[in-house]
Amino acid sequence: MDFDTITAIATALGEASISVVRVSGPSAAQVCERIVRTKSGKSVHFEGDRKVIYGQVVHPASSDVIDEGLILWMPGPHSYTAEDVVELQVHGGVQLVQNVLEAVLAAGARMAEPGEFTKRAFLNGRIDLSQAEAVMDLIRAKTDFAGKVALQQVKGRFRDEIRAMRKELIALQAHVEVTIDYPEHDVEDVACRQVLETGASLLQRIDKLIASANVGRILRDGIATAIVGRPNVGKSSLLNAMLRSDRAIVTDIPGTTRDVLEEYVNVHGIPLKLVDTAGIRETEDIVERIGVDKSRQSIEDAELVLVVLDGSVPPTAEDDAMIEDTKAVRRIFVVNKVDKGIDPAFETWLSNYSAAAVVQISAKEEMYITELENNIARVIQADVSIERDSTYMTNARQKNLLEVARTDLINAMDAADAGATLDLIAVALQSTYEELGLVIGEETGEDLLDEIFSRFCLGK
Ligand SMILES: Nc1nc2c(ncn2[C@@H]2O[C@H](COP(=O)(O)OP(=O)(O)OP(=O)(O)O)[C@@H](O)[C@H]2O)c(=O)[nH]1
Ligand SMILES: [Mg+2]
Repeated sequence: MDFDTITAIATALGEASISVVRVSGPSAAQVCERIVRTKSGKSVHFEGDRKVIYGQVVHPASSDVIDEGLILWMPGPHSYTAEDVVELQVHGGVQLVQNVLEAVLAAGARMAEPGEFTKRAFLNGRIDLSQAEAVMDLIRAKTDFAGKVALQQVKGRFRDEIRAMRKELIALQAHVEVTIDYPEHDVEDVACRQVLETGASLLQRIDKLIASANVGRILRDGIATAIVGRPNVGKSSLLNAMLRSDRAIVTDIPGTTRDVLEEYVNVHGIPLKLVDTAGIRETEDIVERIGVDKSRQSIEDAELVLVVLDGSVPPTAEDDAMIEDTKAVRRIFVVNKVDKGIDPAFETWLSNYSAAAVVQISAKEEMYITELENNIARVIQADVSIERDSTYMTNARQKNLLEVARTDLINAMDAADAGATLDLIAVALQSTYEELGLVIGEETGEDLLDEIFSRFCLGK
């Protein structure tokens, strides 16, 4: 395929010791020869095997030295994109790396679209579509485990399973097609039985992959966990204790938190999206009231609610309201401020209500946070019965395609069961085969590709 030469900053923008500007395409060498010099200012030729040069980056028009650093030459096909690639590892200043990028553009490269490097790797046949998407999930992975799952996909586990299923489908279809050409009754029966038998086993495998999609989603997006309670019970203190950092403002003034604050924590390898909210109470303050509305909304959106209660004082009417507001959702009662002792009236009151777990902690002293995490893990374990070795689908597009494939397969089996014509069965099998191909990008139209790759970040 014919491509132009593209470039982008491949690292995150910000102060760092190095930043990488990536250049890929057939004229990567010529482009970079215009802007790279040796340390002593001599010109450089990018040819032959991979190499690393310590040199200068200059502007192609003015020849002004912009920076110096390591320049990596990686000729295709042994590079990320399978094309000729030059990576300029320069100092990490925000302006500096922009200047380097501008020099590369001035030397003749085009600014890459988001995900275009990975798209090329795909179009050049180095990785399949599920691997390409997994690269994106890897970039976004929020915990080690989620990262590992994405990495497995990069390595092609998911693709291997789909390919194996497609192979069986092709064999099955061939069997059916052959029978169409030699139509004898008993042979037709055998073919139909085969469709039912192989179909049933394939259906199971597809179902397993579909079921994994929910786990995949959790690994990618985290379990939405709302921290709610009346003002001043220690919600923000709990967020900070779980994050092990002073993320949220904590004061002894009720109504401190007004906006919704989201942060990710890793609980036993499962990402939680913790949402700290405004304390729920009746208030005249307009800003606080908006916060309270958002707080109520977050209860509705949550998959798990941590109801924070101040156990050191008798309960208030606002606590009663909290208990009522959360009774329909999965909740854990977090009894805070145990460092001050538990109030007997509070204890009696709480015993009237039920939750998935009740944990006593001190957010301020960071006591029993591990116990709370253990309980959270236990409560959500059911959602993510994680088999550490299975194949996970982390992607809604793949899930939808698998569902279509599933329907087609069931159509083929129903047709076989009802003794329909073999042509009808063959068509349904063919659709199943094609849908599965779409999952890993083996029969994918250009539009869909653009759509998928445009969701990548720049420089990948
Ligand atoms: N003794 C004690 N004090 C705590 C504990 N947790 C929080 N506090 C104190 O309670 C006060 C309120 O804490 P916050 O974390 O701001 O409470 P909040 O629920 O976020 O309050 P709003 O944002 O106003 O709704 C602060 O003075 C905290 O230091 C605890 O475990 N023990
Ligand atoms: Mg707060």
